[in-house]
Parts: sequence; C-alpha cells; structure tokens
Amino acid sequence: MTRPKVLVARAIFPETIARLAQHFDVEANQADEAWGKEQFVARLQGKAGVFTTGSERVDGELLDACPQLKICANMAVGYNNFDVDAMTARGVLATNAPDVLTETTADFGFALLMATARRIAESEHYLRRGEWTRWRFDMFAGSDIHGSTLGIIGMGRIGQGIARRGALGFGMKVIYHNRSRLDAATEAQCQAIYVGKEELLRTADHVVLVVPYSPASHHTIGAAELALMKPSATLVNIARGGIVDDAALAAALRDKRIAAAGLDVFEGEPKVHPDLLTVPNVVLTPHIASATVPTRRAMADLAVDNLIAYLTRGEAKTPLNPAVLSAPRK
Ligand code: 8YV
Repeated sequence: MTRPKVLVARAIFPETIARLAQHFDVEANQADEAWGKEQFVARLQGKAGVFTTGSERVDGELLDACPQLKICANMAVGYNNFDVDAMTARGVLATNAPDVLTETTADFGFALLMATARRIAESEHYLRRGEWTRWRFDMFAGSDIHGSTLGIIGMGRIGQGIARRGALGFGMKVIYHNRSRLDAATEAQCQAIYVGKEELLRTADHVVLVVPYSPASHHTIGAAELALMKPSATLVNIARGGIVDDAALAAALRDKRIAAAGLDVFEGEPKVHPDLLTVPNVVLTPHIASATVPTRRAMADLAVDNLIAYLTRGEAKTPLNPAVLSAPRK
C-alpha cells in the first residue's frame, strides 16, 4: 500500500519529522527555506497533508491548485492564516494547536507586562550603552503591577490565565472585556469583573490584548482607543499583528499619551513599523509568547497527532471545521 504524502512547511524538531515518517512519506523543509506561494503550491502537489505554522497562508486558490490536499494542521492556536470557510467548502480539514500553550503564553504575557511597566528593557539598554554613571531617584521609575488595575481584552483561555496570575499572584484588580461575558464560576475563579471596552480603557493601569485576529478585531486599539487610556497606562499586545494600529501606537508612545507598550506581534511582521523602533518606551519581542522548548514540542506533537489521526483513521483531536469529518474531500 502506498503511504500518504505529507509536507512539513517549516523547520521543526527532528523528532517531529521522525514521528511523521513512521506513517507517511515526508517532505520536510529543515533548511527553513522561505517559499513563495508558487513554491509552496509546487511542494504541495501530491501531498495529502501539510504541517503549517502560523506563517503559511492557506486559502481557496491554494486548495484549488492542490486537489489532493486533505488536511492542514497548524502548529498554532491562532489560525487567521487559514481561510477555514474555503477549507470547509472543499472538504479540507483544518486543525490548530490549542490548550498546550495556554499557561506558557500567559506567563509570557505577564513577563512582557512586567518588563514594560518596570522599564526593564529600556534600562538594560541604557546600562549596556555605558550611560549609568550615577544613581538618581527617578531613574527608570515605572508603574506598579501589584495592587493596580489590569484590563484584559479577550478573555479566552490565555486571557483567563493572565487574569489568574494578576489577581492571585499580584493582588491586581482584574477587569475584562470579551465578545461574550464569562459564566459566573469562571469569573469567580479569575476574580475578574466584566466591563465595557470604553470603561476598561479609561480605568485600567495596564491593558493586555489577547483577542484572536479577524476582520472584526482589526485595529481594536487605534488612535481613538489610545486617547481613552490613562497617560500612565501600559499596553501589551500578545494577540496578533493588526489588533493594534501600530502607527497610531508609535505616535501615542512618542507623545507620551500612554506611558509604555510591550509588543510581541506586529502588523505585517516580521516587519516592524519603523517608528516603533525609534521610541524608547516600548518593549519589542519577535512573536515568542509560546516559545519554551516543552511547549513548542507539545504544539508540534499536537499537529502531528492530528495528521496521523486524520490520514490513518479519519479522526482529529482539535478540528476547526469538524463538519469535514463527515464530508471529506474525495
Ligand atoms: C506560534 C501563535 O508561535 O499559537 C499561536 O497562535 O501565535 C504562536 O504560539 C506561531 O503562530 C507559530 O506557529
């Protein structure tokens, strides 16, 4: 019997390739070459499955050019790189990698918040530049975390993890805004109070963004929203590029309309808005919120689990369009 063919679009753990190779004929990109769309389509010819990261776009046009493709397994919880409707319409299964990265990503959100509010990166750069010649009372004075008000926009699993850290670990008052209000038990567990977006922006000392990207969440934070925030406030984005209007944020940081920002994701990344690179009161990291070795392994394993389950048994662990399980591409 011929084995299904699977493409791994980006470099990944050798163990991930080895697991896939037990079941499939695998073509891997361990050189991590940057494939354009045409090259990606060419590599996908004859493949039944593809292992993607959040960087590979899968849309109707690509699927029409790859008629044998049956499953796209994303090694990411976010899946705005997938046109799920186009996949469902063609009977192509989409899977993501939820849960396994929740706590790691919440840890990072908190780390970025603390680095931002306490000006850790900015002061480290100052020290490295050799500018620290004398202590001063107001050197890199930032804002407190403990006892302050944490506003979380997007209260899914990761948002809830950040809320718990803030309320239980740091005695913060936690307010949140979400498309729908959480049930009372979850609110109590997170010690979080539901408020409108405007109230959150006006009253929070620290605003953390954890909403999935969609056209509806594009520029959730723009000039108008930044204008509502306290001048002493910090803003942290660990969600997706495009949730924040980066040009408006750079202007607000430059004019000190808010105190500081921490950004792990950017509009058009890996490009970063040039004005963000010139303002000192922003901490910039290259989309690493889920980057611990055990979590990246767990994310890769979950994508592999989905490929094996679907291509060998017609099942899936974390399907985004489960309707396809009963109406697969022929
Ligand atoms: C990934 C992420 O590192 O899971 C997500 O949605 O943004 C990150 O954890 C990235 O997308 C690589 O797949």
